[in-house]
Amino acid sequence: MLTRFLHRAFGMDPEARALPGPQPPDRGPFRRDFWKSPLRGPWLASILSSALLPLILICALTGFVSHVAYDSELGANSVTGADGLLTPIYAALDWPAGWAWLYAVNQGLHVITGLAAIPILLAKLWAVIPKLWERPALRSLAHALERVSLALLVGASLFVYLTGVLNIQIYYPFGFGFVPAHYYGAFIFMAALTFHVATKLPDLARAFRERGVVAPLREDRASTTPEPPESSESAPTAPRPATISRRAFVGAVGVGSVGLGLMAAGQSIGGPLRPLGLLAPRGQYYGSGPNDFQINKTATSAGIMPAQTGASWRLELRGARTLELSREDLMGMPLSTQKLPIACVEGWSTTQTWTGVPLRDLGRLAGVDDPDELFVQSLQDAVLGQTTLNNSQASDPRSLLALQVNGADLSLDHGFPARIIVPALPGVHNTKWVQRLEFRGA
Ligand SMILES: Nc1nc2c(c(=O)[nH]1)N[C@H]1C(S)=C(S)[C@@H](COP(=O)(O)O)O[C@H]1N2
Ligand SMILES: [Mo]
Repeated sequence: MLTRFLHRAFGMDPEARALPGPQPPDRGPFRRDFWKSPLRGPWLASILSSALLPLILICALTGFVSHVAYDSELGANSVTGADGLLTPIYAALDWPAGWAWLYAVNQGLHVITGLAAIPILLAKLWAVIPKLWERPALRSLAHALERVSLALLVGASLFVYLTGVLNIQIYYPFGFGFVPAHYYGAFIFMAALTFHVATKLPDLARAFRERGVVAPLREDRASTTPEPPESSESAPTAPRPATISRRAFVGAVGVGSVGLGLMAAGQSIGGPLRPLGLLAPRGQYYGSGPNDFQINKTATSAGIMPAQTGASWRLELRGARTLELSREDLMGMPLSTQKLPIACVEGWSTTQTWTGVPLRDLGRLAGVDDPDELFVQSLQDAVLGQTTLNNSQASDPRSLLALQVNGADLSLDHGFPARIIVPALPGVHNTKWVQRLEFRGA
């Protein structure tokens, strides 16, 4: 178009190069023959869906379990405001302190399956993209409903995966709270997915019946033939010869998926896998000596001034009575040493050896033997500076107000003078720079 205009306007030689003829008005992606890949069709969509679905289900389940672990019905923990209809369910499901590794496993699975799903999700969207351009856009009420559900499915899935990836990089460029957005997005995602699976399952069964589940993976590039155009709107009407076999395509997606999964495993399982955690926020180096392990928020970024944590620091203990304890007072109490993980919602975990005063003993000192709740306030005056622990967390003998880690005093970044460490508690509730403990009830 532009070239033709230039020729006409500036009298350039029209014979110098062949010009394209007039273009049909409906050229472009709206025309089905625009989509040339012989790989697209029901089988490819079905095989990708079969790989994707279990990953999505594990990720969703562990996501909702994580919300239970937050104990969001407890005072300071509510990240989604009043949870409305679901509050009684969350209140009934008190997260236990019993298995110390429980939250680490849950979050590890959430982030591993979440990351591993991304290449498959993108491949699946590529496989069905012709449907986005379908014309006429709406043919009937049923067709309109299907397209609305697909718009919700694609939109919500991209939204939860994108916010999830940004969150595990501790990067919040958006102007809304991550937790409620990711959480409510997941409900839309799951509702649209349920509808999608229910309506598409027969297509999947037919594709596998007609083509076999793995048979197309045995075809090399030369024998890669398109699926018939009438089998689905995503199958090409005017295919080009294959430039890659289905096997190579599925294999490349699989390598991407396993690779991302391994990187996530590196940061959540750790040990010999730790060097694979290339996506872990804050890199691979966190300081030296006993305090050399992952830091979520540094003291500086939390606005903690060294003066607040010096000799004048006192722990305020409230319960049936109120008292103040210095760090020396706490160090003078019977101390307990526990090997416990910090398992961050951002999908990394690290197990360290903590020494401190059992929270149970501090409760007794405050005159509350069996607290309903323990409210924790840190020096940090923000949402992250407050937590409420449930009864089993506050009374587990391994739950500590930690003063030391791996035999050394806590570093300022790890919560000096004192921090919460509780088995199976989401990392975010292991409040650092504790200033006040309030034992409530009983
Ligand atoms: N006061 C306060 N405590 C906090 C945080 C915080 O930002 N402020 N971050 C929490 C989060 S999200 C995690 S995962 C752990 C991480 O502890 P670490 O930085 O010592 O590894 O601390 C928790 N305690
Ligand atoms: Mo965290």
